[in-house]
Amino acid sequence: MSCTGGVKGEAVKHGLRPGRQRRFAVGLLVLAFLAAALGGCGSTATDANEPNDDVNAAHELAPEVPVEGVIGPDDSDIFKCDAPAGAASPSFTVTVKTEDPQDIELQVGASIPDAWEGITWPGWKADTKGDRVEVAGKLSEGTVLMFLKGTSGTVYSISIAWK
Ligand SMILES: [Ca+2]
Repeated sequence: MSCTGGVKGEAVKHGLRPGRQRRFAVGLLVLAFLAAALGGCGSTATDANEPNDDVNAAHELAPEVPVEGVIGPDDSDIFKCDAPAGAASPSFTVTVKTEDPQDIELQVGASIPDAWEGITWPGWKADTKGDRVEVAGKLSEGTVLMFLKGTSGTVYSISIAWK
């Protein structure tokens, strides 16, 4: 690296020895390890979407990009996706794939601007087909909220598609 000399020069000028930099790097590794350990609390397998137990911490889904997750003990996993702007009455389908759909419960609601309730439940029904649970609905404005609960250790993927 061409900048190495300059960096070393700076370190010497400020009285820092190279060993100090190494200790800093080790400290970062320890912090990363602690963060991973704390993030794993309350789940048997690693779920990169945690924490997502609260609507305010819902994991944002990009349309048609499946995200994998794991249900932990006493866990709920919440995902969200904004309705596309400008569409008159866009239809969406939320799909959860898992080995045994009996192990998972999917509820879909919405956060609608200017509605006095925090979450609106339009009565979108979950439909189980083979290895997947689907909920279809329409939302022209606001945010679709997806709530997953189920048997601890259940691995799933969730996606949303708009048309
Ligand atoms: Ca969760």
